[in-house]
Amino acid sequence: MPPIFSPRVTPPLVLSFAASDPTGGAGIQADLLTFASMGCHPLTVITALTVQDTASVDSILVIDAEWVMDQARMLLEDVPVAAFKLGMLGSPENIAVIAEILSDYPDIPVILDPVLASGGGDELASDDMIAAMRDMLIPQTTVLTPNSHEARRLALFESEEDDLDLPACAAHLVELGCEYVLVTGTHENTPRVLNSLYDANGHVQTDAWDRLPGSYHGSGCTLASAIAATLAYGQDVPLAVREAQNFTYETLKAAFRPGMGQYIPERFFWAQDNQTEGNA
Ligand code: PXL
Repeated sequence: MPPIFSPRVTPPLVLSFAASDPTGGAGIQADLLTFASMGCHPLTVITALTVQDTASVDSILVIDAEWVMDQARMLLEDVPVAAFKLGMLGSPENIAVIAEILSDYPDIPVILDPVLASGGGDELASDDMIAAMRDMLIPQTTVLTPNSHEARRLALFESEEDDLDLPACAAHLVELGCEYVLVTGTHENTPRVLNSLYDANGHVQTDAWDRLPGSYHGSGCTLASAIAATLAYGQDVPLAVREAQNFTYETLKAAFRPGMGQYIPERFFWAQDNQTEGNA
């Protein structure tokens, strides 16, 4: 009997460690949609469940670190992963087991979105988690993607200084051991949004984007996942970062508002009839 479906080439597999957002705007759902829209197959390790709507986060159930480890180990024994993407991780214990797993795969790129707060402003990471990220994850990271608030908080954590400019914060984060830092500038008071990439030699590139009027739920998750997907296809980091910003900008232009809170990025903007209109 011939097979009903012809065998297909396996797309790049991208593994996301992240938390569930029932709105589908942020979290693991954002990652899944982004990977799929960019031609990658999503693999997922759930680190926490959240109760939330498009306006705010109500509660968080952290998944036990042993379960996080088992989800990842069983999967990684079976399938080859082209990139790791890390979002909201839930606890310092989860960070420790994820760091241990990553250390067994030193050649696979790691994109770390250091989720410290939700788009609506709810805290999503404790000081213990910030310390654990700095100590255990940043040294294994290929591209760290903080927004400007997160860049300052991560760089100035337990430091005597309280006022470094963003290039100095980025330099400090690179000193902690990541290869590249992409600091996003949505929260800065500039006419256009300036996203700047840094490495050990300093500034690499800045991309400028028109400010869009909406407030978005999951834009950071989309950007970090798009970088992971582009790296999974073998692109080098500066080009991957630029292409991922392009993709994210299109998702924001086509964003929709399903409830009473923030807009949700449309990761399948290219499949929409009204894709040029946008409704943000
Ligand atoms: O946007 C950051 C983020 C990541 N992961 C989860 C979230 C949020 C923001 O709300 O809920 C699960």
